[in-house]
This record gives sequence, C-alpha cells and structure tokens, in this order.
Amino acid sequence: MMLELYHNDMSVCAQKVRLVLEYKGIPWQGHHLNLRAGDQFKPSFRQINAKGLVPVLVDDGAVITESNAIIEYLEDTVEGHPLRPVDAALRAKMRGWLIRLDAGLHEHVAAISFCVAFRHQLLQRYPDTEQIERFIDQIPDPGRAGFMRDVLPNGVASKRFSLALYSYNQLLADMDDALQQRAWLAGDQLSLADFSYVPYIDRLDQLQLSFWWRDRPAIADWLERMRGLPAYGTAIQQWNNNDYLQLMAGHGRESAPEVQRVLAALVTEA
Ligand SMILES: N[C@@H](CCC(=O)N[C@@H](CS)C(=O)NCC(=O)O)C(=O)O
Repeated sequence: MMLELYHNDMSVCAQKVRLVLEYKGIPWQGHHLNLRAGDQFKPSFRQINAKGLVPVLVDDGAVITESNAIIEYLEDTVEGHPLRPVDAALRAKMRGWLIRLDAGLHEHVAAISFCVAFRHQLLQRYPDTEQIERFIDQIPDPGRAGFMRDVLPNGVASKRFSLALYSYNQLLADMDDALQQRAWLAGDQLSLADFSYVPYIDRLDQLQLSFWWRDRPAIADWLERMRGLPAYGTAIQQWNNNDYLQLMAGHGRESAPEVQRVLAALVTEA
C-alpha cells in the first residue's frame, strides 16, 4: 500500500518529510491540510493525530507522528539512499541536530514566522476578537494556544520574538562552525540533519533575513548545494505557495529594522 502523508505546503516539518520522501524516491499520496482554515481541528483529522498537527505518515495502518520520528522511520524501512552516517559518533552528531529542532528551534521558527508574517493571515481571516478566540480555543495543546494568544496581538514586540532571534543566532554560528569543518552537517555525507535544516534556513530567506549569513559563506554554499538537489524541486519548490511567499517578503521587509535592532542588542550583550 502506498504511504500517505498528511501535510501542509509551507509547514517546515512537512517540508522536511517531503524532502526525505523525494530524495529516497518513495511514492506517496498526500492529504493537504489548510492550517489557517482549521482543517487540523476537524474530527476526521483529530482521529489521526489528537494533537492536531501535521505531518502525519500512515503506512498500512501504522500512524506515525512527529517529523523526526517519521524521517527515521523512512530510513529504517526503505532501502537505498542512506541518510544516517555509519560511524557512531557522526550518527550521534546527526541526532543532536534533530533533537535541537524539538528542543526549541521548531518553536522559534514558528515565533519568527508568526510574529513577522503569519499573524496577519489569521487576523485578516478572523477580524474580531471573538472569532480569533474561537479559532484558538480549538487548539488542543494549551501551550500552543498560549503561544497564539501572545504572538497574534504582539507580533515582533513579543518576548518570544527576541528569544527566537537569539536562538537562531546561536544556530547559525554552530552551523557555520560544522560546515567549515565538513561538507555536511553530520560529516562528509549528506544526512537526515541536512534535510531537516533546509526548511528552517529557507524560512529566514523567505522573511528577507538572509543578510544573517552574508558573512558565513559556508552556510550559503551548503544552502546552494541543498537547493540544487532534484528532491528540493519536487518537495519544496513545487509546493511553494505564492500567497505565503508574498506575505512573508512584504512583512519581512517591514520588520527588518526591528530585527536589526534586536540583533544589534544581542551582539552588544554578548
Ligand atoms: N514536533 C512536531 C511539530 C509539528 C508542528 O508544529 N506542526 C505545525 C506545522 S509546522 C502544525 O501542524 N501546526 C498546526 C497548528 O498550528 O494548528 C513535528 O516535528 O512534527
């Protein structure tokens, strides 16, 4: 039976899973969810993932949630195009990169995306407080609902925004360090770590923040190599949603002075 993927065109963790599927040449059938319309809260999807989050992979009845668990599952079950280093130390390095996403970076990408751009989609779709509250009330995780109650009204003034910039600043320094030493994040071979981070760096670019790695050519070079892979075309470019891209570019430019201000303060404090 063909693998089924519940996903969203611009969701970073869904992009990550599509990249691995495409790189490995695995056929899959997609179910696309509109996350602004609230498809993730529909009972039919909540039966699949009670957390109301994408991506979800369904393989012959086995339901797998969490993007990192999904890509490891693909690595375990599909032969060919290995993406886990053989060397145990490099394998641990690769896992370290994956853990970093779950240990905060994923929330930080959401904070930057929502504070700068995505909040405008929801504020436009649900223009009065009651409508927006009804949308937020459907979010099963109280932590995530609290996140929305903060970022939607506060935008770049939210404390989460400066924390996210701080965390990304550290990430870029660490990526630069790794990529100056070896060709890929976990050594000399492409691994799950590289596929996992492309969407998180692309997102900064979409928000007009690529100046951040202007002085880090190792990151720019890595990004170019990743974007040159055929899987990037089929997993990312073919799914790019122009409305999202335009919204992020416009609001990204608008927020640039605030980003620069917060970053300058980080450098002074360091
Ligand atoms: N740790 C999860 C995070 C999943 C997640 O946050 N998914 C987002 C899209 S990137 C989502 O479904 N959001 C729905 C919502 O915000 O209601 C993973 O890696 O799969």
